[in-house]
Amino acid sequence: MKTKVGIIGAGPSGLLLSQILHLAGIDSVVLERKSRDYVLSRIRAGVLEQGLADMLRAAEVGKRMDAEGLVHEGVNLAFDGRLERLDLAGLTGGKTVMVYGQTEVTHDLYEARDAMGGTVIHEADDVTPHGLDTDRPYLTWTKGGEAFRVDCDFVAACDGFHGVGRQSIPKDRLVEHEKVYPFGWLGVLSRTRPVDHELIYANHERGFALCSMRSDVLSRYYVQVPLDTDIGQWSDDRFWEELKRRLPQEVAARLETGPSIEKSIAPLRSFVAEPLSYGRLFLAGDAGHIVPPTGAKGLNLAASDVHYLSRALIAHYHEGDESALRAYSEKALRRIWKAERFSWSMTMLLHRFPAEGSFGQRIQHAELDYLFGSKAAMTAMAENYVGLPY
Ligand code: RFL
Ligand code: PHB
Repeated sequence: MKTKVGIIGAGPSGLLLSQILHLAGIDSVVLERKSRDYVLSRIRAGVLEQGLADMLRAAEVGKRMDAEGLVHEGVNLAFDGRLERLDLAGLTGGKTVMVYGQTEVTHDLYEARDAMGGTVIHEADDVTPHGLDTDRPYLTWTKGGEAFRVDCDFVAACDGFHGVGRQSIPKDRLVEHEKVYPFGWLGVLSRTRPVDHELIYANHERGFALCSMRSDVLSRYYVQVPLDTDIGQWSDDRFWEELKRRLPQEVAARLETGPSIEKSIAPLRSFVAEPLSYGRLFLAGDAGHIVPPTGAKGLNLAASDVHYLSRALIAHYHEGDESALRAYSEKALRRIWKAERFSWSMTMLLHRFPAEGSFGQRIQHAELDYLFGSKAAMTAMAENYVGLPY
């Protein structure tokens, strides 16, 4: 088999890259370790920056998002018995975010790939890149006991944090920066009406909480939990009870509860690998970097990587210009580090850090109090939350 770009991973990064390349007349093959049903069963991000929403429209996969997605002009922070609103649109000259689940984005991308006859191979085991530092890289894999190979011009590793792409770069050619936080998020998805029409991030002495949603009838809630939490100890009743305790009273009083459809724990981590390329291999999305979910940036960063990488590949194939491919890592990393900084600062501002003691808590409260007393500080937060320009 032969293609132009071999893509590892059929998450949002890999599917969006293959879709954009296809529209530019550049063929690709996507290799995914899991089944399509498995990929579509993962509940992850929910907030899309305008940049990603525009990319999906340009990639001809924005129709359902525009029909069903919820445009949010503000976001709320609860702390110290206060509930304050950040007017995203007012502070950023009209910018908003779109609430539309990653699962739906992935679903729409799959439909588009199907309609255009794109090649996505599922249940591809032992995907292995070869010859990355040569002009003729190729990928091998096995499926159903049979061995396969695809020759390509470039390899895009869109295979997430645990993928094979980053691990294929020689250790002495990669620097990894990491911060692990001493807690995780316990998340629940429920078929209940969201407690508010906008998101509420809560800083509470019992720990962080977040009220989010997927639609008018589907809610997504999170509470901060210790890393060694046994999810078996968290009945739905216990979850709702704990969530209510961390929210302002008037919000807790109107919280609609119900059986969980999904319940999972995600650890929080910041991670960046540098550079994001090696020979003819390019890393995009979680394969190259991770953010804690507090700033809702993971999926959005994957999208900006795909934006830079697809533009660079198109410049190579259409104009014979290699410069954007050479500059990909540096360009993508400038935006990534800013989102890393924002996600880290939101995490530090809103969570309970047992080791920081009362001093750390007072500092958090001073910062939150300052934030809502300063238009400059609110503007800075709003600008980052809606997403910095590509
Ligand atoms: P993905 O979505 O992880 O997709 C990578 C795909 O590659 C496949 N794969 C392989 N395929 C072939 N061979 C191999 N060796 C392979 N190894 C892996 C995987 O099966 C998978 O299908 O990465 P991508 O496309 O870069 O997209 C990134 C986003 O998914 C990610 O940034 C966000 O979902 C992060 N994230 C969240 N972000 C938010 O903004 N808000 C959230 O609430 C939020 N929750 C989450 C999250 C990430 C989580 N992970 C990764 C554990 C919750 C979780 C649990
Ligand atoms: C979500 O809806 O899952 C969500 C929203 C905002 C975040 C993180 C997760 O910051």
